Amino acid sequence: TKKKMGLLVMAYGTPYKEEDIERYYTHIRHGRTPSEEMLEDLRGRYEAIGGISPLAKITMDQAKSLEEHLNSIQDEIEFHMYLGLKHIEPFVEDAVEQMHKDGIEEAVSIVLAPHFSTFSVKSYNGRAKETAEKLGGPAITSVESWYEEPKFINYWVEKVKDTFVRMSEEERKNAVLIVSAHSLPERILQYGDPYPQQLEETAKMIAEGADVEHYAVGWQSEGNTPDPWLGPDVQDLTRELHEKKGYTTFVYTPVGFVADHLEVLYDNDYECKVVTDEIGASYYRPEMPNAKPEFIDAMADVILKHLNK
Ligand code: FEC
Repeated sequence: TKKKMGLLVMAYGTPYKEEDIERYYTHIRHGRTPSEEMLEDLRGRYEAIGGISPLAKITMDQAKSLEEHLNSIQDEIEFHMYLGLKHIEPFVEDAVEQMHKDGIEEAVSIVLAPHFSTFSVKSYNGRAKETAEKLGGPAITSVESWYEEPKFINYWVEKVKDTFVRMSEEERKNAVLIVSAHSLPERILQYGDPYPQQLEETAKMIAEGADVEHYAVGWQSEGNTPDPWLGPDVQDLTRELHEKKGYTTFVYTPVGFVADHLEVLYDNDYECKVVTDEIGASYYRPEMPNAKPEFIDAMADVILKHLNK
């Protein structure tokens, strides 16, 4: 008989409807209510991408597809998927509680973000394990980062190659690849956080794999707080590379994310495009992984390798 195992898929979460924006933003700010001005600004950004984010549906598709795919490629373990979100229900804690109620004794967890940071992955896994400990189960083993998974790198290599093929000769000659992730407060560096190093490695593997000559690492979507954030910001980086190196084609791969959502549809497709338009450069942004089969297959490999299967 197959062994039964919980598959705890964790992700950021997004407002389901416009009325959710305020409580969602308050949760992101650790319970501090945002000012009316900050709230209006965020509402405006959601409006600009069509009212709300497509992220809720994409996250669910990714999680369900992962469960299905895992159950179809091996017959030792029967995976039961539970979705746990960071900033809106079903919260990470809700998912763990449900596993406990369902009698799940062992679970594997993965966060839908490839790089480890004390601010991101560590906090998701910490919340999951704390809840499990309080309840007395399940025992959870966690994937900490998975940016090195060859099938994941290959996803981006293929997308970047396709993008360069689509360019005119002139565009290709003056092109630069911008590889980015969500910025975090610079103070993560004091604790030796591996996040920036992991993004550097990801960029190098993609650029080498796709045979791209010029690439740069950048940060995006930094928060609205007084702390210094990791830089350079992708918008500033675009201007600087144009001025100093004369690039006129920019290819954005926000590899710290895995779905179409506000931080990509607005921060790249609108904000970076404002800059490329201003300097008269071409803008390219290869498709995000979403629930594409080759990406789901990469995630499944990550899980099975983690379990030594
Ligand atoms: O609804 C959507 O489509 C967008 C969802 C969304 C994703 C996402 C990913 C990450 N964040 C990370 C860190 C921070 C830190 C702050 C912060 C703030 C926001 C705000 C919104 C938001 N984040 Fe987010 N993030 C998404 C949405 N994020 C909305 C609040 C308004 C704003 O600042 O734009 C700053 C908190 C503070 O104010 O103190 C820090 C990280 C990721 C990628 C890893 C992951 O997915 O977990 C890191 C998706």
